[in-house]
Amino acid sequence: MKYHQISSALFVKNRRKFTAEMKPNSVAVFNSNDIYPISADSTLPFAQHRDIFYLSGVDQEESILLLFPDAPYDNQKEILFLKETNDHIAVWEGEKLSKERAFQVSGIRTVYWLQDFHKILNEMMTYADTMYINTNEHYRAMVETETREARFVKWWKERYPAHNVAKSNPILQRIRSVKESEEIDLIQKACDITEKGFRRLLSFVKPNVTEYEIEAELAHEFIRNRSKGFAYTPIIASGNNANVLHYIENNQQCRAGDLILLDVAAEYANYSSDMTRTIPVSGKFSDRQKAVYNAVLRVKNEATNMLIPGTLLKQYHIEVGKVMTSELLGLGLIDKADVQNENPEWPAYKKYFMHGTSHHMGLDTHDYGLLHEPMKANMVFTVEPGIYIPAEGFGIRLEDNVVIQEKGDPFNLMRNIPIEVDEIESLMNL
Ligand SMILES: [Mn+2]
Repeated sequence: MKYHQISSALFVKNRRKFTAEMKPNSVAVFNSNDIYPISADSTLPFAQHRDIFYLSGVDQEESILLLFPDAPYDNQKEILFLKETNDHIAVWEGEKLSKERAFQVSGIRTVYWLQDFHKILNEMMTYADTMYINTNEHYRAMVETETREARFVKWWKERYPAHNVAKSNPILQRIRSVKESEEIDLIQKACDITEKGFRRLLSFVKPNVTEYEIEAELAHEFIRNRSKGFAYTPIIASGNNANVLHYIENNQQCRAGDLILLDVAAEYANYSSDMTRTIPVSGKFSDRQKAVYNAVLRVKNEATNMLIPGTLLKQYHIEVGKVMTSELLGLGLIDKADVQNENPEWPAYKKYFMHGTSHHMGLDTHDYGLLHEPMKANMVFTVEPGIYIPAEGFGIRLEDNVVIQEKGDPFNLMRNIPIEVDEIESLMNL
């Protein structure tokens, strides 16, 4: 792991929040992700399942966490199962968690090797009435492969058909959406690494630079600051590429006079950041580009102020739509008749701003959170309005990450990342 060790106190708190929501006499189990094969003996780099990480800090494959708060013996209330290691195995396979290291990371005292899992699970199941299975109910999830977690759930339900089944996911969606201060510090760290990458670019970008050279600069800066790299597939979109919302080819040359939309951010310790900036290839915005840019910036600032406890995401999006509508009228992109005749299901502003303004952010870039429940303090949201104008050859999006406060405006974790036109232009022309 490149990141500095996280205090186990965070994972102790997270487990306490989860077990407080469990029904009496129930067992919950969480699995690591698989290491995905490519072909022959090649694999993708390991990426931990965020739920077992959130509850234990264990960042290693073939790990299992079992929680049983009403277990008859204290040393059975929380148990980790890990891939066996010792000095000899370490020489061949690299360093893995020992039982002592696993305790330091997670705060869990009872640690077994994986080969004991079935025997111990079987004992727990004779005491328990209910099994908490961890299914993926994220609103954007589209999973084609069977995860290790899903494979386990299938086996577990079949092996113990007389037990009641309950869902872990709604509990996790609720508790993971409200961040502990340690988590906000980790997200801040990811944002700070993103800032370093972005500042590096401002002096690097010149006419004829390619999108992939920009990607390489960012990757270099992220990794040298203890990030694994990008928190999500980076979008580096010059000119009209910005109007393809999920453009990830990043293989074109940036032409003088064009804008580059950069939706690029670092991860740190499995926590995301999620930034978008739009900069001029030549270091100076045209008057038209600047007018649209400042309209997007005003929408972003007004939207940010609506992120307060009690706000409902659905209502928020309607209100942001009204602000965007007035900016598009000001820019002459839509007219009064367009607004009067608009379809309420697809308002006129959607022609130029067709995506949502905010999503939860945390261990996942599109993080957990129950979208029909009101916003609460210490939730982290993105704010990312955009205006996309294919007919004029550019698209602009600006995105920061903010923490909802008990009182007052949200706290901007990207407050130090340049966003005003003057600051961007002067940093690009040093
Ligand atoms: Mn985003």
